[in-house]
Amino acid sequence: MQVGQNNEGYRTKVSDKLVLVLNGPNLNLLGKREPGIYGSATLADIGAMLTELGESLGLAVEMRQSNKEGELVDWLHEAQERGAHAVLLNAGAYTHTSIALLDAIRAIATPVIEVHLSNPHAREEFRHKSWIAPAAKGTIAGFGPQSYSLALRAAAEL
Ligand code: CA2
Repeated sequence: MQVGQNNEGYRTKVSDKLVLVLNGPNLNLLGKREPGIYGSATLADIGAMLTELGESLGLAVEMRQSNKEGELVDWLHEAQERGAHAVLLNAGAYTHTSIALLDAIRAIATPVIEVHLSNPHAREEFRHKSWIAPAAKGTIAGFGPQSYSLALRAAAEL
């Protein structure tokens, strides 16, 4: 937690900067299916780890998951409306299909960091193309849950 001073000299909590962590389709199954590919940590485990790391970096982390493309688009708009400091986005398979997400990232000024647990380039060819990468600030992939913590550290430096 960051601490500041108000006009009377009392110590107050300085509002942490908001970072939205958005997760796309099927990531709700993390830690429950296919541990060989995606590991044993659940999304809740990753969220708890990011919340704790965020506190040490002065970032308020809000973690969400949706299986619906349009809901992810709405949340990107919300990031802009709320003046979020950054978005971490694991768009799941929408990474490889969604021009709607590409347009939404382009439509907001909030920096978006693309995150993947696996390294899509080391997998099937259809995962090599990311439609969102050209609009993202950067991409961190292949480090399992650590991809998220690396991305959060990068967000703190923006
Ligand atoms: O590596 C990543 O983070 C991915 O975004 C994960 C997506 C995949 O389509 C991308 O190519 C790379 C898939 C997420 C599915 O998550 C599951 C988790 C557990 C069990 C089944 C699916």
